[in-house]
Amino acid sequence: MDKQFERTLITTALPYANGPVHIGHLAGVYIPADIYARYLRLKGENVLLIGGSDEHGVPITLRAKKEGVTPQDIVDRYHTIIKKSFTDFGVSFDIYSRTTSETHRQVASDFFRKLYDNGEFIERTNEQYYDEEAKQFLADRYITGTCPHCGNPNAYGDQCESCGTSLSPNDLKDPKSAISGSVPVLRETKHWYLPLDKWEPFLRQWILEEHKEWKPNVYGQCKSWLDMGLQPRAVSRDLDWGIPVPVDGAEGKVLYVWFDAPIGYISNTKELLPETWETWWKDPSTRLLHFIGKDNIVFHCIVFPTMLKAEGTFNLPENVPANEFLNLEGDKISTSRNWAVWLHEYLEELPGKQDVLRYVLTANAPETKDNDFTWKDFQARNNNELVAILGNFVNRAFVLTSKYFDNKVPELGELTEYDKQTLNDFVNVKADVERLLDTFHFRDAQKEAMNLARIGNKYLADTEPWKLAKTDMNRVGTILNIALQITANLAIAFEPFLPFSMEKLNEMLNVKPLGWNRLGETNLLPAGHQLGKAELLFEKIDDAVIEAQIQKLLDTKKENEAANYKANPIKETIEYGDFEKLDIRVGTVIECIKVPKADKLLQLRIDDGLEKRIIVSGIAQHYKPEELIGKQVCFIANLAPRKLKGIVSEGMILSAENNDGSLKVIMPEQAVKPGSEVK
Ligand code: B3M
Ligand code: ZN
Repeated sequence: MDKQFERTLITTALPYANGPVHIGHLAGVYIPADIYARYLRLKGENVLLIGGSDEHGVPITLRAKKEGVTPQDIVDRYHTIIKKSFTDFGVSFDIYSRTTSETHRQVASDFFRKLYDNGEFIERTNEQYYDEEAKQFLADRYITGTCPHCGNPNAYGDQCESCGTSLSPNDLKDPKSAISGSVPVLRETKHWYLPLDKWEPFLRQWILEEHKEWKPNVYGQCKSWLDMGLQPRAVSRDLDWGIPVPVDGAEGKVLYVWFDAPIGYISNTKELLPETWETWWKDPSTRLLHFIGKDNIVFHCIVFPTMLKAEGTFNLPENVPANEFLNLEGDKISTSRNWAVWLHEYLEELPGKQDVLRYVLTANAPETKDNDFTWKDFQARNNNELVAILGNFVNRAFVLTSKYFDNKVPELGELTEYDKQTLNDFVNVKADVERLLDTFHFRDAQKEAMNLARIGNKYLADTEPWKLAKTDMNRVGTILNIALQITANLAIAFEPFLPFSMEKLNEMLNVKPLGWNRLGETNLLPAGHQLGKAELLFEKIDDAVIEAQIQKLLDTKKENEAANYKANPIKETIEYGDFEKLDIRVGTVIECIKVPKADKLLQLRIDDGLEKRIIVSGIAQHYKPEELIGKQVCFIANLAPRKLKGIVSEGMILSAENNDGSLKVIMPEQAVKPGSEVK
């Protein structure tokens, strides 16, 4: 941590080019990375901000098939939209390229080849499903069939969504190809695997011992992966879209998208700096940082570092400040359900309000836990903070200076105790904001910057210069001089957060950007300095604008609910006698643990009034074990026992599935005796 670095290379997750980007992307990755890059640049440090589109992978090929176009058409379309959104929101990339570039193909191919030549891969041949009609091997997700555990006829090759069991395609009964609908056949195929298990001791030492300073959410996820034990991972796929595996006899095989995508960070640096890119990746005085969302942690903390380590000449990341997720109005953001605020639509509907969104997303950033974006909060933060605090203060300083001093910075006269105290207060802001930014606490850093405007507002409200204008112009001059110095400080402190507005403020102040190092100085503007024309930095947002946005989401919700009923229509009518066969009871959860090596399963011990039975339930992604202990649940008591991951499950816990796919366990409204029947 104390190591001195000469330059910082910041990478941002490469979004898949199969859809536009939304507020979740911005809040989780691109705004924090941009704030950090701008901050370092303002300090005069050597920094690169690298981005690009991730243009390979199966979903892109399926989308292309569905639309009857080529994968290249799809990625061309979305790369353009995504790139424009980032520019529009001021994400200050030094380069935003793409993984279909020629440079990337070369770099990724060479990288694979070097590992291959060094014997870093293991080769394995196994049987995989092949669609003879579509003439291609099928990714797990694109095989459907009947779940061997619960009989659900629509289980996927990687998972049964009905009982939550993780599956492999060979487990499915009556498998079908999701691409052509035909019955796939098993065919032998060879793939290359990166033996992560071999690197486990190194990874444990490097992460768990040497990077205890990583954010708790990141460190914790790495620890649980390492504690579960790592397996070799296939780094090739049978697919016709991607970077060909550069080995003889590998026709029809491409690099796995998660193998080539992170190498995109390297290729894009090389594309930008063909001569000097290696300094940024290999010189130990370069600090490498990956900004990502929580779903990408394992790839950036375990898989990619292993690739870099195995290659042998690259730096490893110093830190991976991953964020959690941003929800929208209480629901998970979802592309397929259109539950999102899309950046390109936002700008059409709220033109010129980039900084407002940047501000709100930082104020609400999911830094340590999932957070919620609501339009009401958006409006409140705009009206009560940006307009009422920051905008109002700046506006008053300008209006008064124009009125009494012909728009020139007045002389500073004698200082009162209160003046001195105010100056003192804002001098400390620099150290506070820096400490927070240096440790990736962006929301608190922005709050600290806003405190500077609060100090200014309070100062004007307390000194009331407009009342002194008739009697003591010297005093008014002193007060406005101080107010303008605070304003100039705000222009520095907010630059990383609100770049558009601060550019405007610099014009109003008639200064070039002052540079971070001058933050905290009390005479940034000399007396007599001519100010520019004053404008409003922010405007109130009316209820009607917010209501229109909320209505738009309500409409989406309605459409989704209708679609949900279409997809899951009410089942055929049954007789009362059939219902009576089900024995549903209430039980109390006495113990609850995660089932090892199954991300979706919890093992519960239930007091059912008679004995203590074990039930395995596919709710591990929705509940932590400790959240259920002591709670009462409803379960089917007379279901024939079934084995899940080797554990005999005696019954099934009832939960409701929300339309975002989240599960809520059904619980009695008040406690009842264990074993009570549900009728
Ligand atoms: N495209 C997944 C995602 O967009 C993936 C990230 C790649 S980063 C190298 O979440
Ligand atoms: Zn199942």
